[in-house]
This record gives sequence, C-alpha cells and structure tokens, in this order.
Amino acid sequence: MAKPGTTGYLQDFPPPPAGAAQSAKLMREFAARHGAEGRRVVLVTSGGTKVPLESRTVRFLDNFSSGWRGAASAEHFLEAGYAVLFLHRHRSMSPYSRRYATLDWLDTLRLVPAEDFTSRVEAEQCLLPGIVPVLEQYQRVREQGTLLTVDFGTLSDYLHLLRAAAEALSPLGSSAMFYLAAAVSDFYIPASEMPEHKIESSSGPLQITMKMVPKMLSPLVKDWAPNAFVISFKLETDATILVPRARKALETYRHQVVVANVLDTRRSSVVMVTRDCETCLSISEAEAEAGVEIEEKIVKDLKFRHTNFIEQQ
Ligand code: PAZ
Repeated sequence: MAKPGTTGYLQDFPPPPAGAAQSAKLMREFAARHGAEGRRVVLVTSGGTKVPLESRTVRFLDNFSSGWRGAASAEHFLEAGYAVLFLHRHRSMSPYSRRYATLDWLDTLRLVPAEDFTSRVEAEQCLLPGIVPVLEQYQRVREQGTLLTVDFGTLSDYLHLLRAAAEALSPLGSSAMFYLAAAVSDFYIPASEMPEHKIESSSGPLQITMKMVPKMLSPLVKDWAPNAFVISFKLETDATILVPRARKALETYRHQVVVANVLDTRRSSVVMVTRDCETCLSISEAEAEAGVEIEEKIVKDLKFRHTNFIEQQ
C-alpha cells in the first residue's frame, strides 16, 4: 500500500474516473494470479494524455503519441513470457490490431451468398498482411489470460490508474517491471482553477497559465513499488541534449533505465541509459525491410537487465 502522504500528489486533480475501483481490482487480481504462477509482470503505459481546459470539457491539449511503441512492446513482452498490464490512451494503438489500424474494416470484408439465401461475411485475407500468425498470437494470449488492458483519457485518469497499477504490482517485488512509454503532459490546469463552462471566444485571445505536473516517478520508485524494476522514457527533438537529460532523470529518480529517443528517429534508434553505461540500439534498413522492430530489441535488452536485477536482490 502507498505510504501516508503520497495521495498529496493527486490532490489538485479531479477524482478517479468512473470504473477506477473495478480496474484497480482487476489489476490486483491479474498481478496476484501471474505472480503466484511465477510469471514476471510488466506494466506498459502507452499513448498521450488529454489535458482539459474546461471541466465540462469542450477543448483540451493533446500530443503526438500514437501508442505504437507501447503496443509493439507489449507484444514483444508477451512473446518473452511476461504477463502484460497495458495501460493505454483510449483509442490509441493496441497490441496486435495496431498493424491494421489504418485499414477501413468495411473494405476488408465481403458478402458471400449462403445456401439459405442469406449472406455470410468473409475477410479479404490479401488485405490483411500477416494476419494468420498475428491472429494465432492474439488468440494464444487471450487463452492464457496474459494481457490485461485498461484505458485512460485524461492526464488525471492516467495518474490515478498509474497509482492503482503500481499498488497492484508492488507485492511482486523485483519481478514487476514498469515500462513507462506513455507521453504524459508536463502541464495541467488544477481542477480548482479550471472554468466550468466552455471558454467564450468573444472575450478575445486566450491566455492560460498551467502548472507543472508532479513527477509520479518519484513516489512510484520511493513508495508505491520500491522493489520493482523501473524504466522511464525520455523524448527530445534536439539529439544533443538527449543523453544528458536522460542521465539527469536517472540521478533524480534513482530508477534503473531510461530509454532515450528523438522524435524523428524513434522507430529506428534508441539509447538505453543506465547509471554506468549507454547502449545504442538501432534497426538497419535491411532489418526494417525484414519487419524487425526496434521494440523487439528494447524488450530483449530489458529482459536481460531485469534478470540481472532480480538476481542481485
Ligand atoms: O507512441 P509513439 O510510438 O508514437 O511514440 C513513442 C514515444 C515517443 C511517446 C515514447 O517512445 C516516449 O519517448 N515516451 C515518453 C515521452 C516523454 O514524456 O518524454
């Protein structure tokens, strides 16, 4: 359980979203079941957070994150034997279906006349590249119950659910991993300062002051799940400040790894930054053509580091 005082981090935010208590229960049961079966459990956070400008929200700030990194990583963690708690932005990419996210489903289906003069629906397999192995993996994961998905919309929902997820995974100690790939807003408007109704455009240009979002990595590492293996992500657009910023985050929060990436090259290269080293992982053109994903390399690297971490406890 969280230590007294850590609830203060969320006091400026609206209350937990509807269904949060049920999600917390599902997450606790999921973690306990897989922990009892000796499986490692990873929390993968994914996608961007929505920051409302009004409490009856018409307008909000958002960011670029598609959730591809989180969804692809979740698949690779499942293949590597982890149970995955996938905390993701509503309608962002999901494991397995991400590959077909840009398809219009109606174009992939056709009607086939049936003997009783009705129609059956069949899929045009050629429009769904790789669907057989993808469906096999998806169905295996469903049968094994190794993937639990929970979604969030706003920054506030994300923060409440992150805390609940951390408390669910904490009893697993060092066999729990946190893989925090979501692009979480750094700024927000406190609930007490937010206008209730739609901001009037007739009042002229809009000026807003936003507060800094408290860094949840701090209570997560210190109080919520102090024995877990924790990985945060650092995104920059200027490659020259990437590794120094990642190092600063490691020094501040004292967690295990920062995966550092630059916006434009994030699909082909990342730097794994730890207290004593930096390891570049990249995908060559030939690998990209063969369908190798950078997330496969990230997960392989982290599984190895996680094993060492568990052994050192
Ligand atoms: O979601 P996506 O695949 O489009 O992008 C992934 C990412 C860049 C959001 C992720 O790799 C990341 O760096 N997340 C943390 C961002 C940050 O708050 O610094």
